[in-house]
Amino acid sequence: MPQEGKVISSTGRWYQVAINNDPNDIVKCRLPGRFRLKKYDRTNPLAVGDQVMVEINEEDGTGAIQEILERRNYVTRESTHGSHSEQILASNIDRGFVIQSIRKPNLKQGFIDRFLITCEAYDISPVVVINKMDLASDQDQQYAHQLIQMYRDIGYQALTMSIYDEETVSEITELIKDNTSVFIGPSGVGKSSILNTIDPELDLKIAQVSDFNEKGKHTTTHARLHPLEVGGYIIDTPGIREFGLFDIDPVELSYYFPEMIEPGSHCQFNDCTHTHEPKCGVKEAFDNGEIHKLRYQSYRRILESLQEES
Ligand SMILES: Nc1nc2c(ncn2[C@@H]2O[C@H](COP(=O)(O)OP(=O)(O)OP(=O)(O)O)[C@@H](O)[C@H]2O)c(=O)[nH]1
Ligand SMILES: [Mg+2]
Ligand SMILES: [Zn+2]
Repeated sequence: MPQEGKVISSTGRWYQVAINNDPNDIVKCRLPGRFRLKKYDRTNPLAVGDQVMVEINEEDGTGAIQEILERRNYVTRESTHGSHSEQILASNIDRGFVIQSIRKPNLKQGFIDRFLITCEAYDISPVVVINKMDLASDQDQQYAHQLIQMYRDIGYQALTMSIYDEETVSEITELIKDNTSVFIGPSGVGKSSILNTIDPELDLKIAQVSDFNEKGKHTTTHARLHPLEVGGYIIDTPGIREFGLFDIDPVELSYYFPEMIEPGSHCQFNDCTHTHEPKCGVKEAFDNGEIHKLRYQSYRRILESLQEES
């Protein structure tokens, strides 16, 4: 009889599946060729985090995947507007951590805002993390705290941290516990290092300080789901340059900015993009200081990139 399980890793032709989501009961599984047919529409038909039905072969203890259960949500690797080759990083996620570092590499607010849009659309609870605060100058400190306050004011969880600061490490540990979480961010920001600090048993490969450069070096090469000592699962992913957005109609972009929804209901035009139109509720709220300048600027940049693509 087929049993339900969760895909832990997907390197090469074999998939590790945790039967009944039990990390101590891992079965090595094959994915039959029919799942690679066109109708599945994706580069990788099976993603880390997927729930599957598995038929176990009693003779050699391996399994064959019979069915992929519907994904509750997922995050993809790159902007792939109009293409069907998007690569899924992880699926069935409760909580998404977007990790940035204040320095080495420098923080990119646009990355955070793009990630938050996906979380809004897919019902993932996001956490904004700014790491490597031990490297921050006074000016960096100010900038980081301004951003954290801005995200908190909107209603998001947000925190600054350093792997060398125990107090901030326990803050993030509390948020990871008992959920299925994913760490997303550019290469070199410290995703694997944070996880090793939370749970040294993981022993994830991290970049050596000496070979670290501004671009990072893609130390983690495959997404993988790790069971945690403290309970729950965490998916460490390889660094990505930019966070991909699914097909969003530019006039609907502001629905994914929670602080723009109410003001947007006062715009004169239904299809207001909140840029040049008269009697715009969003611009009014912005002028009154109710919408943060950095978020509005980010909205404009993302809007432009969507308009260019369409
Ligand atoms: N100063 C400082 N360095 C850190 C901190 N966290 C991580 N690092 C360093 O940052 C470098 C990159 O860390 P990784 O954990 O490999 O980064 P990653 O995000 O997993 O990178 P990819 O796997 O390539 O995506 C390593 O040299 C770490 O020692 C921190 O809080 N402060
Ligand atoms: Mg890594
Ligand atoms: Zn408007």
